[in-house]
Amino acid sequence: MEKLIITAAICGAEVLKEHNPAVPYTVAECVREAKSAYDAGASIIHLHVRYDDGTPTQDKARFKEVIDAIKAVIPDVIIQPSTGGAVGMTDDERLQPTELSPEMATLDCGTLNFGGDEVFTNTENTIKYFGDRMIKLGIKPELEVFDKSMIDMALRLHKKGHIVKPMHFDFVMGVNGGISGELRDFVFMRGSIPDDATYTVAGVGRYEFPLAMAAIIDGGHVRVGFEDNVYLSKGVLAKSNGELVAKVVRMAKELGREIATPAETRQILGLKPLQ
Ligand code: KMH
Ligand code: ZN
Repeated sequence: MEKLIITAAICGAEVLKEHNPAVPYTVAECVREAKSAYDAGASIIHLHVRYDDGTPTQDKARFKEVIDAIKAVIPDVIIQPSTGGAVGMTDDERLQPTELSPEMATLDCGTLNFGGDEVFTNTENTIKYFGDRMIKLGIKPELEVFDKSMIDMALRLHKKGHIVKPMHFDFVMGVNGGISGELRDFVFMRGSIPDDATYTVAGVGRYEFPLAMAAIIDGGHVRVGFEDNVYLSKGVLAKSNGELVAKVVRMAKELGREIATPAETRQILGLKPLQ
């Protein structure tokens, strides 16, 4: 079986220090959390950035500052900036980190309720616009799908030339407004992507580790991190993103699945090797 790619979503745009004091806001805190995840076995850092007071931003200069600081400490890690940003941001605001030529970036494949009055808007034209931008800039999209219908959208937009194969999906499961994180739904999602596609699964909240286990068994890949879940186990806050990654590494070891290095991750996902 292919080695296991672990992505750490260290920060997110919504989770706060009130939820877990280790959630990073400052540049130094982002470096600390990225390094803890990398040292534990993560090869990809899915990155949102904040101002020091915790306000999420897609500002290109702030992304550059954080990416440069992370790369100074762990030069071979793969940085995957978010183009989702936070609810309410404009398309061009969200796309700013793509101007920094990252190897990967997220591409959200549909609109969904995000709790309360919040709607995370990704119209078909937005998805086409983002897909075209990533093709032009040679960025591998991680196709974030919060529901089965978003897989279908990605497949349609592939046919129209806005997304290229092989496709790499991220099943984000358990968001209030998206598909649940039940095993039945994971099997449905997993069975709905093309044979030559890869996927990672990001289980939100209590779904994080059960879905990680399912993906380890199935030959898929895993995302964990404070963006999705702040608990190591029921009622026990994780002290770092590294603790969440380490738990996945232990689960993989028990099941005989080896962990991919950043170089091996680049090979699996068809990214260019580092010079
Ligand atoms: N913060 C959410 C509104 C992504 O990173 O591409 C969007 C999100 C998805 O987190
Ligand atoms: Zn994100």
